[in-house]
Amino acid sequence: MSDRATFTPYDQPTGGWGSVKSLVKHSTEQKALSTLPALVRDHNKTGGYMCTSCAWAKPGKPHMAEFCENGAKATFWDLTSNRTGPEFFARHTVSELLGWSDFDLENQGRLTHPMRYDRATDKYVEVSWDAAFADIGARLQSYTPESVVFYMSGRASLETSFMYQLLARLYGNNNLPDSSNMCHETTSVALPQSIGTPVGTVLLEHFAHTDCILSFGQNVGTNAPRLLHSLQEVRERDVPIVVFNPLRERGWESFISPQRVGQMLTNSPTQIATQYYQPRAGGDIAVMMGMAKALFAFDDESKRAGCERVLDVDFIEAHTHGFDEFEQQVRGTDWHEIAQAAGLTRGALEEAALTYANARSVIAIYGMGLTQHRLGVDNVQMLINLLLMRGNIGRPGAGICPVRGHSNVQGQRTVGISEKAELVPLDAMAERYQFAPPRKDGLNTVEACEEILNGKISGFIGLGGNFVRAVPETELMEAAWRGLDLSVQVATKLNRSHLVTGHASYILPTLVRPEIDVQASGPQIVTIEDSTTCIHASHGVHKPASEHLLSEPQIVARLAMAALKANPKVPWSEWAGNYALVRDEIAAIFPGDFVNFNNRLNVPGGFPRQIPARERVWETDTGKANFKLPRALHASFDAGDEPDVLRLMTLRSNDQFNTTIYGMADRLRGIHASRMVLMINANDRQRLGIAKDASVRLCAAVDDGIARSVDGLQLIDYDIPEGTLAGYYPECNALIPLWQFADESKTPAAKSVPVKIEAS
Ligand SMILES: Nc1nc2c(c(=O)[nH]1)N[C@H]1C(S)=C(S)[C@@H](COP(=O)(O)OP(=O)(O)OC[C@H]3O[C@@H](n4cnc5c(=O)[nH]c(N)nc54)[C@H](O)[C@@H]3O)O[C@H]1N2
Ligand SMILES: Nc1nc2c(c(=O)[nH]1)N[C@H]1C(S)=C(S)[C@@H](COP(=O)(O)OP(=O)(O)OC[C@H]3O[C@@H](n4cnc5c(=O)[nH]c(N)nc54)[C@H](O)[C@@H]3O)O[C@H]1N2
Ligand SMILES: [Mo]
Repeated sequence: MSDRATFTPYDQPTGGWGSVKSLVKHSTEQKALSTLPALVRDHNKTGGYMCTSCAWAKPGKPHMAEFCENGAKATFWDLTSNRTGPEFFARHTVSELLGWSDFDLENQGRLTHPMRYDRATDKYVEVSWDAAFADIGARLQSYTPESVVFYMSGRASLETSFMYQLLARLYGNNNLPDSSNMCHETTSVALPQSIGTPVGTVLLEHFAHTDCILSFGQNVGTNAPRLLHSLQEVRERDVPIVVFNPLRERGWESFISPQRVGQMLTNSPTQIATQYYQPRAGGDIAVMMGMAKALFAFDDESKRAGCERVLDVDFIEAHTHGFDEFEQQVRGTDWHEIAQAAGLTRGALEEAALTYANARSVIAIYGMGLTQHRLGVDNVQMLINLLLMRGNIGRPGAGICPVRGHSNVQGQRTVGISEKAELVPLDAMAERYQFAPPRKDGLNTVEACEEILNGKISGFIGLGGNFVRAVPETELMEAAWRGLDLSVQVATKLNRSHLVTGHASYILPTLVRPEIDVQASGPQIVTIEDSTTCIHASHGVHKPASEHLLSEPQIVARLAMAALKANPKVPWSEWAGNYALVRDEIAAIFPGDFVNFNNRLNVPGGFPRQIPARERVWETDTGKANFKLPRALHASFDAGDEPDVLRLMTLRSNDQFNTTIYGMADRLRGIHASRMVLMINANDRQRLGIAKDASVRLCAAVDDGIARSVDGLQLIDYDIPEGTLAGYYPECNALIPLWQFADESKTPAAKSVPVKIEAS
């Protein structure tokens, strides 16, 4: 079993020497020191390669080193000297590897050869690309189109994504679940209803004009560290930053830029949050309801005193819809209920509202702490309501800023990766490629899981990612996976999804983005879209990990050629030989955003897509920005009334990228040596009569006939609100019932899972 965890509260700033030490450690451990010069020269630089870690914006005027500790880690792990080749697979059976940790699996390094699962020996064996595609193609031809799922994780380029969605549609379905179904799908559902666009409105340059930042449920120091540069600059103008997070995440507290010699030498950090509030998990609707209520009270007062109004009445009148109903709901909600649900006092919420009211232009930043709840959509829409009250959308320095996950997850949606037929220009595709695209909605991630559990799926193609490990309901999903006829995983490293096999299983190894990709027409570039809707080119600079790798566009093209009837309008092989041709296709199908695409590849800072809400054009049902009424004050499945039921947030540590675990150091939270921990408020622990540091079993607090538990979690007394627990993802995924997802978006509700603690 795993080691015991240690906990020493971390009082150092984010960034600073701690991040430099971690960088040195990981570059050495992955034997990737030789990649350092390119990291400084090319990483996130125009003409270089775009980081494969988070999706945060890449500035037009980059810092000398435009990478963070975690981006560097991702790169060292991509460019590691370790290899997982046929000899490795010859030494280990799949049953044995199923006992390995996520860390141990990926730490073996890069996959080098295409591999096929051999049931007789229970091992993966080398297979030629030709044989692999022939068998996969023949199997795909034998299934009904609805029984195949084309999953995609958010790292692959716009070119790969475009080809992949066309493959699915030519095959005959819209079964294109994407990692974003587990992530910001809530954003993609909530924002169009409110402001008529599925993405954020904030551009990097807006930070220079903002007068206040509100942050909800995002862990900047770990998950988008380069955003700290903008936050630091904002703080140097003395702009307030108001943070709501059940945990005091170090990144929101204090930062030293490793780029600044003076700050490094004097060890003098920038304070980030000026006000930090710790609501209960799932308490944000109530938090924002309280702030809105306070704003109405301030506005009443300003009216009485004949001062400037607190509400932007002109904006509300000209640009919004539904204000009166919203006002009625807010005024009618009782302060006591609000404080109870939020886990914060009325005074605290009035104080936060006052800071907001005093600022002219406000940016609201958020992450998984808002999206991954039953009422995640209401969370996001409530944040929009708050912005609309003071006209904080569609002006410089103001707007909504969802911090996206994978480096191209937003872009994949932009070029047609969606299970929702209405969101995709199918008519344009039908005309250009002369076929009849499927018009029925496909399966999203949760629905794909449901259909796999129902035995309705024959084939699963995973273009990147670690689906089995990332989804909820681990035990049932792993068991059901074995009923698939075909499981194909396009991957860079070995992970658990490769080991939970179907009847026929393949691992198809591919290049990583920083690697040189040479095709028939010469070296290729690929493109991605960042969190702020800017499109960047990425040029590989490193030698590929193995000569047997195929690029993702090649793999998609070969799959298509093996599985589909030839179509003269879709020259797969030419496209895979020259990605500029794919960009021409993207420009033809999505002319608005991608006109003249191939000539705009190396714009410093990327070129932004045109987002109507940025210009106060509202493409909603009413033609206005809509105030949307929240359905309840609690965002979670369980209102937390039963004293033994606690709400579990499943989180990332500072030493992981999703299911890729880099190590056991959650440095910024002071937790080391093990990930099998549970952060708990000492009062809860004592109330439940459990000893300090005890190991416990955590069980899902639901009564649906399915037992779900995770054993051997070590309790750590932590600064966390009563009633809220925190543990790590993916270890705790076994506790999340598949049916606990966000209303409307179906994003698994991974942030307020009702659980009970039992003695281990
Ligand atoms: N280094 C690194 N970078 C990453 C990733 C990674 O794993 N590692 N993952 C990438 C991906 S795919 C994504 S989606 C993003 C995820 O980045 P984040 O959105 O930061 O996601 P989480 O790590 O899940 O952390 C969510 C934060 O929300 C807080 N929170 C939880 N519940 C609530 C709540 O009810 N209310 C409030 N107000 N706060 C809450 C948690 O304490 C935590 O600080 O990061 C991306 N970037
Ligand atoms: N409980 C809980 N569950 C969650 C979350 C949570 O907060 N809590 N977060 C959810 C979120 S936000 C997300 S986005 C999902 C993540 O779900 P996924 O995107 O499916 O998972 P990752 O861990 O990002 O995938 C890692 C694997 O991708 C492969 N890979 C890496 N780079 C490349 C590449 O360039 N090409 C290809 N083809 N493969 C590559 C490697 O083999 C690696 O093992 O998990 C979700 N699950
Ligand atoms: Mo994500």
